[in-house]
Amino acid sequence: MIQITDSLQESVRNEALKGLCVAPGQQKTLSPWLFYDERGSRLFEDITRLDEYYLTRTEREIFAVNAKQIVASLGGPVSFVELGAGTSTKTGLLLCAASHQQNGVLYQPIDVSSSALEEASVSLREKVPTVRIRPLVANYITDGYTIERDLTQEGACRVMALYIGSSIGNFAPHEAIEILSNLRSQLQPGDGLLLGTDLRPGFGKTIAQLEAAYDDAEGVTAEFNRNVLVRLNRELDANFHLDSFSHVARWNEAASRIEMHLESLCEQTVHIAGQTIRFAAGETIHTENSHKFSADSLQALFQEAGFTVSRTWNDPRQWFAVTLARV
Ligand code: AVJ
Repeated sequence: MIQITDSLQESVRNEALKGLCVAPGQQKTLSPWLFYDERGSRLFEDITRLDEYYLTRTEREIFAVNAKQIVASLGGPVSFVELGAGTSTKTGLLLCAASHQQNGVLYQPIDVSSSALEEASVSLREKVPTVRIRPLVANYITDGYTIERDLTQEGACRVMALYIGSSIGNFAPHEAIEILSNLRSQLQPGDGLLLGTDLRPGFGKTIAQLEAAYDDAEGVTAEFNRNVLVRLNRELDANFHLDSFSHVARWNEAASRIEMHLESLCEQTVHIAGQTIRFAAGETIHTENSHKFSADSLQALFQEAGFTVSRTWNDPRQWFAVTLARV
């Protein structure tokens, strides 16, 4: 496995200090990629199986029904690169469909979690024996990456870049445009981007259902949220008292997103990497945004990043969208 960040520890430290050492009264933040250490990746996998968290199973259903069509939509053999691949469980459906339409398939999963990539490789080799996996441990935002091309296919082999699971929802619109523009700069005419996005309330999806998806009854999402503090305690020798922070998930209509916060239940002081951080009672650390899209906001995003929408697949309820865009 290729590991281009031996300074992961340093990124964690920079990110934590940048987000937490702010002037009094200013919003404290932590980046969502910090969730995904080994335990966090496992907790996210648990979230994907919760009744309330409809996103993963809805997108999987879209893939299960349309995999053949999706994979054939670039009109020839394809290889795949995936940003934020995690354990690649849904991607298996696309790789499997591709392996039946062409001679072997190249798959380049990129993720910050080496444990998730290792797990993915083991289970994919079982499901799709002819897959050639080139895992890359990297943060696709900060590290840069190079897309590999499959030169073994007969005729032109196109790249289908996968950015699924509504991962793009973590980013503000201007960041999302930048991520997609960067990706686009490595694609060639004929290549495509398959983007999976969760959609805004409507079509029977209520704000209460959205909020429940991020605040489940079993408390798995709360554990996932607090795990970022567990990680900072371990990796940066911080002393967050976990019971003094509670999980908050709320819908922000103006920004069209679910926000997750960790709310300090009392006035308290935390030490982290030699710094002292003060919290007022009720003050929060903003740990995640999960933007929800409309057909119009998706269209605008693609256009600004230099892509043209080619086709959209939805689930029957129209709660989730899988969109193929072309360069
Ligand atoms: C992996 C970013 C798509 O925003 O729904 C799940 C992460 N956070 N529950 C999402 C998440 C809380 C998830 N993404």
